[in-house]
Amino acid sequence: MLTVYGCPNTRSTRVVWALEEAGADYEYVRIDLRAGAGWKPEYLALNSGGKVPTLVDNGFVLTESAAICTYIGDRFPESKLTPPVGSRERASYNRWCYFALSELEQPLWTIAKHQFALPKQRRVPAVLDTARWEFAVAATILADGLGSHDFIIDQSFSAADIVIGHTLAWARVYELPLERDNLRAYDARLRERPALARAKQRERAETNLKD
Ligand SMILES: N[C@@H](CCC(=O)N[C@@H](CS)C(=O)NCC(=O)O)C(=O)O
Repeated sequence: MLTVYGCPNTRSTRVVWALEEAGADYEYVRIDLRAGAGWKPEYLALNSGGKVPTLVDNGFVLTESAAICTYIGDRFPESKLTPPVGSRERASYNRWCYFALSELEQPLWTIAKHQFALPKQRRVPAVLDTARWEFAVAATILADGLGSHDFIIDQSFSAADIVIGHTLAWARVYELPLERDNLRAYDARLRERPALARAKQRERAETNLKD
């Protein structure tokens, strides 16, 4: 049995989205981050950073949202969420997952940290403008890579689109505009995935980790 530990409106949506795309049967356990559930000893035993998401597959524990999405794609090959290992498509897939985490997401995380996540005395408002600019630069690279394709790896939807799509949704929350038409269309295409709607519904519906 697969169990995903998550919290609505966090990176765990990537994992639940991937599970829904794969048609997987899974259990969802909500970790109420605001209530401090991430710091309960039984959760820290799974994820020593107290963060979501975490996936447990018959005793195998995996953290890091993009690694989990890739694992789900490989575990459910019929979902075609991940290109075959060793292929050029897989190399491109890795490239865009790493890009999403290291280039596209980081400015958003910087904004989050310096707006609310860090202790007040650690926040530096002056970095916000630079972070917005860094996001715009990364979005241009993404738009160039996407070109006229529907999805980031040629024309087929993959878990890389999940990681990127979730990150673009995050940018929308911060009202960061997507300047390029192809990127806006891609963002809209990803937002319309029925599996994403099911994932959000599932995360909203599930109850908290029991005391
Ligand atoms: N690189 C990790 C980041 C995980 C992460 O930072 N999750 C946030 C929610 S989106 C979290 O659990 N924060 C709680 C905390 O830092 O205490 C991933 O992609 O899974």
